[in-house]
Amino acid sequence: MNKTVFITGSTSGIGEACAFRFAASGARLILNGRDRKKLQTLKEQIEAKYTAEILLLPFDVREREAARLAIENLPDEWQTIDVLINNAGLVLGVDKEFEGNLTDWDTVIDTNVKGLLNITRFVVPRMVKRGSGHIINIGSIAGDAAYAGGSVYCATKAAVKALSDGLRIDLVDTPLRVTNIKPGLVETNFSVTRFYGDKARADAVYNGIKPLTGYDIAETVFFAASAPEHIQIAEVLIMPTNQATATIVHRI
Ligand code: NDP
Ligand code: 8X3
Repeated sequence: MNKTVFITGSTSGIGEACAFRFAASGARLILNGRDRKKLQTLKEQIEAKYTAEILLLPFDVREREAARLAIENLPDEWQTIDVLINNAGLVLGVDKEFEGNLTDWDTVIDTNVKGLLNITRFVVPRMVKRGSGHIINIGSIAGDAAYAGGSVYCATKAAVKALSDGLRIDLVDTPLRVTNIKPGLVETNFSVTRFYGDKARADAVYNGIKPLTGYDIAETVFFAASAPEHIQIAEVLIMPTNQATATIVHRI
């Protein structure tokens, strides 16, 4: 793929898998994350495997000014972003809505909603000006319906759906495309983060089921990004075979 792809939150899981998948296709990569060391290691790992041009763009997507400066000051040869993958996101805890930690909720809302909006706001105007580009948001099955212990996270992913739909409406008279990918259970660092580093508790989320991997999602993201220009894959709900909804899972 002869495109420049900007991935937020590329230092783990789905974002990292997308980086490898697009590198394998020959795409140029702008890799964002908030951990410079992890980003550098990722760059070296990709370069060991593929011939890929990679630019590292370390910043926290919640830091609006840092994001704006980094994107506005991209080197000339990196100014044209063809595909934006808004992937950075997280959940913290499984608290009830009337009991949860307000600071954690700020982190989740600021990252999943306002962070995604920051990047969209700074990247998309140049796409519109050029008349080409594709925005791929990583939403979630959690955005389709609330589940116990997930209301704030579910609300953020419902927001990702609304923001994806709204952007698609706002861009309907342009050649730009907007895709919302909604995964179910994907085994990444997601649950480790949710349970504040408790790996055993995180592992239990995937007990008795074959979960998706970051690579399964990356393949879907790549498929959407590779579709012919007249095809806009608006939304994809993708789950393990033994998952039916966010809460109905058959385990053996
Ligand atoms: P991971 O925890 O493995 O990866 C999340 C990535 O986002 C990490 O690289 C993390 O970096 C980065 N990140 C978090 N906060 C920020 C921030 N403020 N600025 C920049 N980067 C940040 O989880 P996943 O790969 O599973 O999650 C990726 C996306 O997929 C998220 O939006 C998540 O909601 C969504 N998703 C995940 C599902 C799953 O079951 N795993 C299912 C449905 C959707 P760091 O290492 O610094 O924290
Ligand atoms: C992650 C999927 O169901 O754990 O967005 O919330 S779920």
